[in-house]
Amino acid sequence: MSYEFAWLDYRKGVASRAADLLKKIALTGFDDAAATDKDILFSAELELKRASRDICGQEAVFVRDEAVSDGINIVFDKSLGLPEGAYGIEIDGTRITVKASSACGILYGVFRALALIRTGRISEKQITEVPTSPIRMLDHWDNPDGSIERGYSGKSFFFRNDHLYVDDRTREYARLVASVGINAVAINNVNVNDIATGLVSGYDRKELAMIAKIFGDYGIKLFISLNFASPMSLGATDTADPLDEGVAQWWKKTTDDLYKDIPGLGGFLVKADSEGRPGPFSYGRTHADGANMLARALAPHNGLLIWRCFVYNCQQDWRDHTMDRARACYDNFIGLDGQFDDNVILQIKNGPMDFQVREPVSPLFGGLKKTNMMVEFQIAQEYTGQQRDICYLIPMFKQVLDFKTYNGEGEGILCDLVTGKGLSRACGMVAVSNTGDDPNWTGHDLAAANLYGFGRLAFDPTLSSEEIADEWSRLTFGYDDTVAEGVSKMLMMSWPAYEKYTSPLGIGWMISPGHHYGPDIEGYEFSPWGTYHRSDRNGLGVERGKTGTCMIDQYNEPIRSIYEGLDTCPDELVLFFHRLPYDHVLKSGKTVIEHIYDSHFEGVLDVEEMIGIWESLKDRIDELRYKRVADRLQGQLRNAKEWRDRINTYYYRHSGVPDKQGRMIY
Ligand code: GCV
Repeated sequence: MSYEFAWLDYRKGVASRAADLLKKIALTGFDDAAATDKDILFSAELELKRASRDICGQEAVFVRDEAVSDGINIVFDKSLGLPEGAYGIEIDGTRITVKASSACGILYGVFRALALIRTGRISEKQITEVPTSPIRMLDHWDNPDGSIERGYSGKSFFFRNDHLYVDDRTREYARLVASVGINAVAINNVNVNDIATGLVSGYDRKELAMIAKIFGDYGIKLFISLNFASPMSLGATDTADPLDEGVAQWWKKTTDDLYKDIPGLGGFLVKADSEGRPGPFSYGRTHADGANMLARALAPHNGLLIWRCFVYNCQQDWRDHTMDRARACYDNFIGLDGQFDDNVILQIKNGPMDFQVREPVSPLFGGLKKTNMMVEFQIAQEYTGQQRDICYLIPMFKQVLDFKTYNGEGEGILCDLVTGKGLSRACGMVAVSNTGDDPNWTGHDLAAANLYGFGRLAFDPTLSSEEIADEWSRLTFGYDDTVAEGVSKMLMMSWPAYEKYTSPLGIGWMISPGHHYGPDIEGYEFSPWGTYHRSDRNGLGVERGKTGTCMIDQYNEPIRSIYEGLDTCPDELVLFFHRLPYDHVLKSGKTVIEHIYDSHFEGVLDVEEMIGIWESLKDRIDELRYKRVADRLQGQLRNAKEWRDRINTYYYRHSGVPDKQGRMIY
């Protein structure tokens, strides 16, 4: 399938004065670079050629190892001592200088300088950027048959017909995500099927190595998701017990072989003992036993073992009110703190449940003190509109990163913990990817703001959501203040709007079972998945405080007391933590039932406002993209109305409380 260039289409978004800078370019230190750096530096050079051709209509004049006074100077100099991936940019009107001590720093600096030129932001004098998060990763849930679990943008561009597939789109993908600083990518689904099991033992090895090489040219490490029971599935052993010598030997040999062909491999990603996947529990072993066994096979190659903490009982009895899925992640891992090898990282979902539109932060971040941690976000909008509805998730991610966990002495800001600044050692941020082979990569054109934004935020979490939205819009739709203002406003409205017209006050889980789009209020209510809201004629919510499942006790003080107290618990999470009657008065002054009615009516009005903004931009946006977004907005409006009417009607029928404002409830 053909593809577009998303925010890297240099024919769009150029401030003309700045474009002149692209006529003369000096590259210093490139020719003497080590072989491993040269490939990345070459990608930076290619980028400058491409940008100058597309922006100025002809390729820049390139000079080597001499400075230019009017144009761009790119200086690769290890003696500058800038950290890995960091760069400095100096601007003095007729000249831009990009400096870095690592090849990746040069690549990121070039992408940044081009973005500044295109958005006309060349008045700043000096910028130095150091990536905050050491690992900035995307996890793809792509399957060998080309399908993508929770994929909403077409098919996989890594796999087709049970084989890995490499073409020019592979390189375009690497270029796209490297432009926002992504440096690690897992290409296959954590739910590893039989064919993908073979990825570690030889299947499509040539293609795997080709992908690793292309990624490497853009400073990206390739990761493979693996099946914990691979030695058994492939018939080599009759057990997958991590303490069995034969199993450990098989993994060691398999890993050594893999690294012979792919020396730059990043490592493995594992989902174990989760939703039916095999894991160490079957052998009475712990997650630390399982993770360390694999980590030891990787250690001689400096590989990393990323182990997911999404472990819970998915065979729950809905009648049992004492069991609480929200407790599971913490309960399963807290006792293992300090038992993991240095090259193991625990990958923890941002919330204790599963990527709902609103969840508290997972308490595990505040609990682990001696373990490497990485936060896992989802930019694939599984529960947040599936890239049919707009839902700009960067403001949510920022709230999570800013969360004070009180892990240890100080405030234990989550962002510090996962980036190595605080108590934990260096780790990072990961997002479940939202890309596929749709021409625009992300299905909904505006969903690309989440891909762009995640990378930018992982690189620099101090950026505001508004800044990221504005920058993305200008790079995507062109140098137009009106468009940038309108698009940014739509993006900034979209997460609150989605939250308003879906399930209220942090309770979540009222989506259609299985595919997770659209409302189905009791869809999961009597299921084994542990996701209940327990609505009845008296009220709704799950009591997780002292009189309930005590999940709140997993948080450190003062968070514990804040969540426990009805007068201190934030409204947006109150039904996550407490069971409340319909007439309970929230901090907002509204009762629970009034909040439900009002927010659902408001959510639909917000979508109508977004449509109005988009329509006002009609003549400023190319026809194809204008129409694509306009069509999706109409679908979003239908969806929002369906949510509004089903939820309001359901709660009117349950509570018997009429809407004070007399609005239409069925
Ligand atoms: C990859 C949720 C999704 C699953 C996903 C799982 C996970 O349960 O619905 O599709 O599986 O999360 O994160 O492992």
